Amino acid sequence: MSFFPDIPKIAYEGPSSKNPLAFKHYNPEQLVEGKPMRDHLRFGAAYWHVMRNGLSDPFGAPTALMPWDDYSDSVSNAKQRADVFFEFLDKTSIDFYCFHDRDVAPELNDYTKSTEALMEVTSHLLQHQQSSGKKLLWGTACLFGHPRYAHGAGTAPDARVFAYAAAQVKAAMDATQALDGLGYVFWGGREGYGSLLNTNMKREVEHLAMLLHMAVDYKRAIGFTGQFYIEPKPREPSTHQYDSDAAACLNFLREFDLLGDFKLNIETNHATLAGHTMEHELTVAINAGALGSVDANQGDTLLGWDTDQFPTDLYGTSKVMLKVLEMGGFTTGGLNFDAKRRRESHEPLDLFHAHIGGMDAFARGLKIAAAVRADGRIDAFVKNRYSSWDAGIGQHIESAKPTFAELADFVANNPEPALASGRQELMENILNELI
Ligand code: XUL
Ligand code: CO
Repeated sequence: MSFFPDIPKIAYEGPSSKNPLAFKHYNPEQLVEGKPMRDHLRFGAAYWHVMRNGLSDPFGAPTALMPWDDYSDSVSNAKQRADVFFEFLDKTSIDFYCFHDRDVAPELNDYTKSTEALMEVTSHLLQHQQSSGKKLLWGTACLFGHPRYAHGAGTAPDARVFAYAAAQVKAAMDATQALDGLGYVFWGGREGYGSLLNTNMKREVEHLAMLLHMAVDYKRAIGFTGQFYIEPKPREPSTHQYDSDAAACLNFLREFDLLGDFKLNIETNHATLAGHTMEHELTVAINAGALGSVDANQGDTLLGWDTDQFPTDLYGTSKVMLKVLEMGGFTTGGLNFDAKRRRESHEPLDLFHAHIGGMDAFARGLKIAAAVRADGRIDAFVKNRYSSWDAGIGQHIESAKPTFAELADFVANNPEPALASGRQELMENILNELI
C-alpha cells in the first residue's frame, strides 16, 4: 500500500531538468573530494515536522493534509504514521531521521502507559529500519510540549517535574539505543526563564547540569554508544534560554565538567535568533572540537521568530559546507532538516518539493564549497594574512611568550607596521565567482 501513490521515487536528472519531482544537484553517488555526496551530506528528516506538524500558527488552525492520520492517540495510528514516514524516506532517498519520543508515540498522561506505547512503536520503527537500511541520526525527549513542563524540565522549580523529565529522558534513551541511534539531543526549549523576578538562575542551571550528568551515567550504565548533543537556541519559547548560543553552551559544559561527553547540534535559525551567522556558530563549535551535527533550515530576517524554513539560500548552504569540509566531515552527525513547510503549503506534495529543494541547495553548497577549496585563493589569502606569525617576532611571540618589556623594546626599535588590506570585498567577489 502506498500513501503517496502519485509520487515516484525521486531521481537525479541533472541541472537542466525542469521536473519538480527530480533532483537537479543531489546525486548521491557522485564523488566530491573523493567521497560520495550522500556521505558528505548525511541528510536527515525530522519526524516532528514531516509527520506531526499541522502547520498551525499563533493566529490560525492547522492546515496540513494528512489523509493517513486519524488524529487519535492510539498506537495503531502511531504505527501507521511510521509506515507513511518510511515511504517518504524511501522516495526522497533521505538516509537518516530524527524524532522526539512524543512525535513517534502518544503522550498518554501516564508515565508507564506512555513508555509502553513508545517501546511498542520503537519495535515497529526498528522493523522499518531493518527492511529499509535507514538509520536514526538522533532521538530526543520532548520536554517542552506538555503543560507539566511549563516552568521548565531540568530547570523546573518543582523537583517532581525534574524527576519526571529524568524518567522521560531515560525512556527516550532506551528507545534511541534500541534503534541504534547515532546520537541523542538535548534541546532545552523551556530551560530558561520568562523573568528573573521569579527565578533562581543559579539553582536552575545547576539542576540542568545534574540532569545531564545523570544522562551520562545512564548512558554508561546501559552501554549506549551514541553521541550526546546540546542544541543552542537563545529564546522561544522561553524569554532567555540558558543554552543561548554555541559559546554559552560550551561555557556551561566546561563549568560543569560535561565537555567530554557532549558536542553541539547547531541550527541555522537558532544562530539567526542569537544574532549570529550560522558560520559563526559552526566556527565556535569547531574551534572547541565540539561540532557534532547540524539542524539544517533557515529563518526569515523580516520575522523575529524561529520560522524553520527549508534551506534554499545558496550562500548559507555553501558556507555551512565549507565549515563541514574544513572540519573533515561529519562523524556521528548529519544535516537534519529541522524545517517545516509554510502554512499555505499544506499538501503532501509540498513535503516533497520542500525536501528536494533543501537537498539540492545543500548539494550545490557542497559543490561550491569544494570549488572554493580547489580554487585555493581564499585559503591562500587567509594563510598569508597571518604569515607574520610564522617567522620573526610573530613566531617568537607564539612560541616563547615574551614579556611586555621585550615587546616594548621591539616596538621602540622597529618601524611602524604597514597597514595591510583585509580584502573583504575581493573575498566576497571570489565566492560569487565560484557560486
Ligand atoms: C526547536 C528545535 C527542536 C530541536 C529538538 O526550535 O530546534 O526541534 O531540534 O528538540
Ligand atoms: Co532543531
